Amino acid sequence: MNMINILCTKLKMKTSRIYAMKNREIAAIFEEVAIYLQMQDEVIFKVRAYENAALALEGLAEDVEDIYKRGGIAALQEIPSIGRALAEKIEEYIKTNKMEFYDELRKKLPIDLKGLRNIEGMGPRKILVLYKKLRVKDVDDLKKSAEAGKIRSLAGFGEKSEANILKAIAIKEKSRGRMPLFEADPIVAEIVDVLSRAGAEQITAAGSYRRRKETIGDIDLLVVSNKPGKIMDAFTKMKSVIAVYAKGTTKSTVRLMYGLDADLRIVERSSFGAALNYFTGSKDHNVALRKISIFRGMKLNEYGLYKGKKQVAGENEEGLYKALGLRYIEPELRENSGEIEASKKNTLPNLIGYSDLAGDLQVQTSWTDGSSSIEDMARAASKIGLEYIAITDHTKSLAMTGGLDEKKLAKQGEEIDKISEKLGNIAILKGAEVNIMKDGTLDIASAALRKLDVVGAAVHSNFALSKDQMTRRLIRAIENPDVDVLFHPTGRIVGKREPYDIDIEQVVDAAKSSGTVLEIDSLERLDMKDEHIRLAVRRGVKLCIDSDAHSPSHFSALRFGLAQARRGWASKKDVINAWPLEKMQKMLK
Ligand code: DGT
Ligand code: CA
Ligand code: CA
Ligand code: ZN
Repeated sequence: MNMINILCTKLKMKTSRIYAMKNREIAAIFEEVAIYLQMQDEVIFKVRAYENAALALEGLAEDVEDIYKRGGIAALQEIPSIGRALAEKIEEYIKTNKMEFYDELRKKLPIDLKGLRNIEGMGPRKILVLYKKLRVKDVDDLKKSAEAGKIRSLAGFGEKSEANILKAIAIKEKSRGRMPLFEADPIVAEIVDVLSRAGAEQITAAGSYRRRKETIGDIDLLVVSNKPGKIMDAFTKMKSVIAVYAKGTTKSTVRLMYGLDADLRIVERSSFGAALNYFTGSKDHNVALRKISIFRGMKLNEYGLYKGKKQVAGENEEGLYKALGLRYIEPELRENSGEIEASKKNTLPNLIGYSDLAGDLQVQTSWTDGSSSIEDMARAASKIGLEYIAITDHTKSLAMTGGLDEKKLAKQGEEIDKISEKLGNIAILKGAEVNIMKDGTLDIASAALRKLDVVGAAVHSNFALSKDQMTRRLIRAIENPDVDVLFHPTGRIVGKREPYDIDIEQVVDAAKSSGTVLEIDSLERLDMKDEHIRLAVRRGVKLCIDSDAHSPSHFSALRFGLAQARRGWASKKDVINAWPLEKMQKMLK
């Protein structure tokens, strides 16, 4: 079984369906429409309608085109969040590959919305001002204007925000050419599908993808097949290929329309383990293994482990590590950062498994900025095998999400009780994602928080504090007796936002001494990241791995949080939502 299948069947999750290209295209258009509407100061519920429709389409397991063919406009309207008007727009797009309404909006404001939105801090209002005053159409224009010092004098900006824009562009440029793992996942699934249809006997994605690194430079695939010609044809002729750099009988390289390359190698079955090991890397891990083989009088390469001319291992990885006198090392640990020594000494962690989560402690609903009801979220969680979730909508100072106040929290609690009773097969905990104010206090009264089962606290504003101020702010929240979990502790977003400037050691120590759990947020943030997780594990801090789901399909992101946890050497004993409900609840304050 290949890596993707292993990952996906374990938590009973499907990879998102890349085959449903139309779903993605239309979702992307709806997302942009929502932004255009915000720029026009359109009423919030209309903006939300498009946002929710985009979320719903992304999470759809069936192709909208198939749905339409099956039942026309009426069937489209059965999709959650899709009413008559939106169904008609979808129909128009399916029929004509265009959406007039969207094209009109684009004509009025011909800008690279997607590119600009990808720059941290660029909201609809700012993009609009920059276009009107400085004719900023894309990231290039933005950079030039900022460098020329033209932005600081605009209303709503300043020297600081001009500097922040340049910083955000620099982060983007640094990660250029690398793709977040969660984006690569469906692409790899698509390629694996093509190759298995072409008759490949064994397919595995290696490289940084298999090590589950948060971003990948390119995709490396290994295949065993006795029909190399057919495999290579299928590979180079995939719909998503825009250039073929090399095509041979054992190795081909292509450029994909998604902006990254894929390498395919066909190897002998007898060498599969050695090849897999070599092409999984990391390079530093490989170098260290080769040293060990030399020390033991053997030779290791991508074909096998040899004593003289005799292959002593290489058909599978397990045999290879064993022949080198090592315990098997999971791919996520292969960064030459102590895993080889730990393997020798038999002190490797017993990593948390991809099917080890029992619950999810951060879930948003349509009470704030999620797309779906409490009931729909609970059903979706139960479907992927979770036994409990906490509903953690935003709180009042996060006005743009419609954050809940004390009264609404209490009302939501009653609703949760009703739904819990109705469903019966999943425990629904009452929680909140309480906003941490600039000084580290919370925006909800303690009395209201004490009525909740799980209190998560998180920073959503005032990111640019000094290191000392930000560290004290977080520690104050961590030490608050009402706070159980610090959500997305460092504020980073993969490829978009660096962690806040904080003293991470102090934060981890405060979590340890106050018994506060630190979260690994699985959705696009992947916050904390691997090295911070490893620090927390080393200090004995408890963790939880949450989806931060805003729609039912987002639960599938948990596998990325799990991957990050594994890269941070975390075991089941470190992760409280890998535990049964009662045991987990004892860890909360
Ligand atoms: P990426 O693609 O930048 O995210 O990172 P990787 O690790 O996938 O690197 P890539 O695609 O260049 O190569 C795949 C694996 O092949 C790499 O992890 C280790 C192995 N490899 C590539 N070049 C060398 C090399 O020069 N020496 C050794 N020992 N291994 C190599
Ligand atoms: Ca690679
Ligand atoms: Ca490569
Ligand atoms: Zn939210």
